[in-house]
Amino acid sequence: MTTVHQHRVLTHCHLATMRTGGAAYGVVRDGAVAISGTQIVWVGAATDVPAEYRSWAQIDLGGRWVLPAFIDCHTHLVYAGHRMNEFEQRLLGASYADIAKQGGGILSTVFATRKASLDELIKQSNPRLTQMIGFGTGTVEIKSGYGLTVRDEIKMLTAARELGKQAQVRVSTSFLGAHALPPEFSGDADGYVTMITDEMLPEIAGLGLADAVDGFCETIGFSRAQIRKILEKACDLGLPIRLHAEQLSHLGGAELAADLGALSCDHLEYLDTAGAKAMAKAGSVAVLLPGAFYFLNETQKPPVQLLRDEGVAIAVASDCNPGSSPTTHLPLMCSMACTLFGLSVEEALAGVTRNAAKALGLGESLGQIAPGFAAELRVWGIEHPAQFAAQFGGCPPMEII
Ligand code: DI6
Ligand code: FE
Repeated sequence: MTTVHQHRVLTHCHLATMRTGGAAYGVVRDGAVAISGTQIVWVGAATDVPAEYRSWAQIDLGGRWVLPAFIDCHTHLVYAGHRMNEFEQRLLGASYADIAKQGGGILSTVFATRKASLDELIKQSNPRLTQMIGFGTGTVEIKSGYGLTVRDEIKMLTAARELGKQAQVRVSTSFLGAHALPPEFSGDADGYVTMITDEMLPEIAGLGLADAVDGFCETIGFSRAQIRKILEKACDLGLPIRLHAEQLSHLGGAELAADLGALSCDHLEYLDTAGAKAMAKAGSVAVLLPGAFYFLNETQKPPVQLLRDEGVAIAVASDCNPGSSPTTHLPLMCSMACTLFGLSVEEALAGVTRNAAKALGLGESLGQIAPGFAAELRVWGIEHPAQFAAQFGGCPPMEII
């Protein structure tokens, strides 16, 4: 980020503030934003800029639009290798679960990631982060989960932190030790879970490498009972939790995680009413991942109307990973969330700004253009905010300010 002036006012622009309670998208036409350092201090109509800000540097944006930088709140951006062969296998009829059961899937990325050095991992992951930034993303959640040993999980989380530093974007890390059963624990999932709770979690928490703890609650992942042990340990250690839940089957993981106060429950194609009610009660965000739904050619859609009816905040993320969603394109995910899941464009954009911030526990300071919020903004050459979802696959001209 290039900060030209400590105190500055963005003028001659339209704002999609993503605030609730006003116009769609929180739009302020012919608006202005006063920024002090890294914080927004004033937002309103250009004609109303208070006298105290008029002596600040005025930055004329030429009638373009300003939005909060997008937040990709669920990614597996750090990994080595690729799984293009699996895409071909699936086109010939193999399912994602079949491939996983045959030792491919997540485990094939585990082998490649274990082999890679920290530097190599950073080098392979960096182009993905660069692409994300080009699509307007300014905050990325990055999970571990392709190491599955203390050493390799630490390597992944270290790579995630280092990538954020190098690219000067905000990175939020999640420890996902319970992603797949590593081969050395074959037939002993409970033994692996014990290693996670007794060794991996305390060590990773002690190093401060995880901003949250995640798990894969699924028939091809970990059971509800196993996930409970991990999430409870995370809570004991004072770490926020989130969970991959109800993606391919209904195991009740969302209800479990929400009852434990999860920041988010993610995927949710098979979420039921009890799960949605528990999420509403806990304020857990529903993170929808249309890229995985699309790429795996799924048919069961997440219950969007149920989430709306229960008042659950909805976020949208890329799930960027080599097996089920090899994409870095958050605007395209907005498009898919609209066409495949039936979100409005405003819901989709809230899903990559305001609600994505909430999913990361940053809802009070990130993802909206409002006083007191982070001045992490992007300037877009668009005519209308719906363009992000309508012009799928492309990306309007963008500038980082
Ligand atoms: N759910 C997902 O969508 C990713 N992980 C998970 O638990 C897929 C990860 C992969 O296939 O590599
Ligand atoms: Fe995922």
